This record gives sequence, structure tokens and C-alpha cells, in this order.
Amino acid sequence: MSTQTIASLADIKATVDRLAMSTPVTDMHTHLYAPEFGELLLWGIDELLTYHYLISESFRWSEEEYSQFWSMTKREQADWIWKLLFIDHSPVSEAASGFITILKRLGFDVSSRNLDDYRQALAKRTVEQQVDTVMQLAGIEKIVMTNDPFDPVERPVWLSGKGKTDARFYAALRVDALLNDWDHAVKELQNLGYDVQAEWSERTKAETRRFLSEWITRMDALYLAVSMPGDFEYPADDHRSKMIDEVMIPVCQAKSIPFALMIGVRRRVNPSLRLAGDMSMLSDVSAVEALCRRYPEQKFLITMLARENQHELTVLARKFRNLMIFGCWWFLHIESMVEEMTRFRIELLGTSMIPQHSDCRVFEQLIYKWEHSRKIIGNVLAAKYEKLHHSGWTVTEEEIKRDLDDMLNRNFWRFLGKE
Ligand code: RAT
Ligand code: ZN
Repeated sequence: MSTQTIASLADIKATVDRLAMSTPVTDMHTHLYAPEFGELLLWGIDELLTYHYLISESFRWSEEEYSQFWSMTKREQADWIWKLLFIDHSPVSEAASGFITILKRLGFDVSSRNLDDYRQALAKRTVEQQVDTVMQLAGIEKIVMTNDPFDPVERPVWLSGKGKTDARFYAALRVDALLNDWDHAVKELQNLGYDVQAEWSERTKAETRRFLSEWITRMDALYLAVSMPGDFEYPADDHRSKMIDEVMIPVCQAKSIPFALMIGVRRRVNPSLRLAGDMSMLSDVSAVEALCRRYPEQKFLITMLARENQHELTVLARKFRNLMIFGCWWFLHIESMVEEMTRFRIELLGTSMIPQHSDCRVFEQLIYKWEHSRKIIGNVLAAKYEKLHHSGWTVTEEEIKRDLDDMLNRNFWRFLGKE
């Protein structure tokens, strides 16, 4: 490791680019699973092409009935999307160009445009091999999953004790139903043997806390997580505020884990598109402000979906050290937004934030989501070092390494108090 200061501007750019592309990453929010979770771990050409981001883009070019699309096999859906987005039109969107980045990095001949060749090549691999290959290619060291005890496929894996076998994967306990669909959550909790009622009684509160505590322990969950609509208000005289104040915060504090809120989604604006039918929505940053102020000892991991909320949220992070902003979420995970957000986050917070998470649903997506973002993070950071250099402040390679390691890895673990 070099402790030498870096002398020339060209060296700064080259060093930052190299380190930005290679620093090991902790991907702190994904929808990926360890191989022990079987069918929940999605990978391969057909899963990649039927990613919900690509489904919604495809329908812009087609008069096809939605029901017709959903009745096709996965392979037929993939062929349909391939034709519309890659053959009939050029794959220039973030999600479509991402698929091309994946093909290239996996060593396929992109120019052949032969989907079946790619399929056949992947069919020779096992899921375990593909997980190793992809993590190595993408430089991903640790992956945080999104875990739901109410999921009938996922639950048995945890109950059998196999959920914690692969040390590269970590759990995050997702609590959406408890906050956003209490009637459904009550039924699920009752099925799992917890003595809860729709009515907000002391017994119900205690049992819901017991559920969360037991599942945090079973999963070794790193944090509690929820996605919220943009009209989330806090404090309010509603179920959500009661659930947060009387159940979630007490459990997070007892377990010493952060609470992650992803705010600003409007679910199913076009239900025919299913998972692809969700929309972004402006949110009220003052809900986060109120949480951070009321619970100074509680850590909050926050991301928001509307571009319009990003600057205010970043300013708020200057006011509360118990607030860690993370990632460019979903519709913001496009190159122009990643660049804009990364630049003003660094300008307002230095390196004390988590610039990106992948939100991957299909394993190979790690390759493109991180490659595209690493490049931008490197460019933004290099420009800042170059400016310092012009003022006579010279950075060492070690310092560049430290800064990138903070942003891509350590800030998350430090915030959790786990390093
Ligand atoms: O990014 C996505 O794939 C979305 O569908 C959501 O899963 C979102 O990231 C979430 O975690 O709610
Ligand atoms: Zn997500």
C-alpha cells in the first residue's frame, strides 16, 4: 500500500478510477438470496429479461393485453421483451443497457445477439458457480437480503436453520405488512401463533414485539426495513405512528439495530403491470426529522424515491448523526440521477453517507448496477481530489482507498456499530 502522495492530476484520476472499480462492496439493500433459499434466488437470462423494470418499458412499445403477457411462460416473456427492447429498438435505457453490460462481463459475444447461445452457456453452470462468478466479477463481498417471515417459501428456510449458512449473505427483516397492511399482518401473526388482534391492545403490542424480537434473533437481522408511501406522516394519530413508537422503536433499541425507511412509493398505480406497476411520489422529509429528533439514540437508514426530496434529505443528514442516507433508489438508479445525487451528497456530507445500494432482484444484475455506479462515484470523487490538488492539498493512495472503503463498505457497518 502506497503512502506516497499522488503527484499529478492524471495519477489522481487513474488511481481513483481503479480503486472505485475494485473496492469490495457491501450491498446493503437487495432482493437477492443465498443459494440455500432455492427458488427464491433468481438468476439467468430469462429472469434478467423479465425484470420488472424491463416489463414496464416493453409495454410502451406494445398493444399486447396485459393478461396475455402474464399467461406466457417465463421464456416466452423473455423472448417478447428481447424483441421489443433489444431488436426492434436499441437498448439505451439504464435497465436495458445494463443487460448488455452483464452479457459483456460474462464473456458473451454481445454482437451475435443470439439469446439461445447465452441461455445454453448459462445452463451449463450451477447456481453456486454463478453466485461465485458474479460476486467476483462485480467485486461484491457482502449482500444484505430482504427477508419476510410471512413469505411461505422463505419462512421454512429460516425455521430449518439453513438461512444463515452462507456467511456472505446477511438478513434484513422487512416489516411492510405490520405498518402498511395491518389487517393482513394480524392474520399472518395469528397463523404463526402470536396472540394478536386487530384492536391495538397491550397484549397485541407485546406479542408483535415478541414476533419481531424472535425473528431478528432467528435471522440475525442487521436492521428492520419498510417501504412507505409518500404520504407517510410522523407523528400522526394513526396506526403507523403507534406501531413505530410502541413496537418498532422499542424492539430496535432492545436489539441495538437501525430502522430503515424507504419512503416515497405509490404502489400499483397500474395494477395490470403487477410488480412493474408502482410509481414514485413526493414525500414529507419532516417525518424523518421528527423521528431523528424524538429518538436520538435510534439509528435511521433512510432513502427516498422522489428526486425532489433528495436535497432536503441530504441537508437533514447534516443535522442528525443518527440519520444515514443511502442509495439512489429504483427510478433514481439511472446514471444521470446517480451523478447528480452523488455530487451534492459529497458536497454536503463529504464521504459520510452510503452512495449506493443495488436493489437487485436477479443475481447477475449486481454486475451492471455496480459497474455503472462505481464509475460515476469515481468520477465525482476524482474531481473533488483534483480541486484539492489545485489548492496544494495532496491525497495519498491510502487516503483514496480509505474514502472509497468508507462509502462502499464501512459506513454501513460503522453505523450499525458492528466494526
Ligand atoms: O426496486 C425494486 O425492485 C422495487 O420493486 C422495490 O422492491 C423496492 O426496492 C422495495 O424494496 O420496496
Ligand atoms: Zn428494494
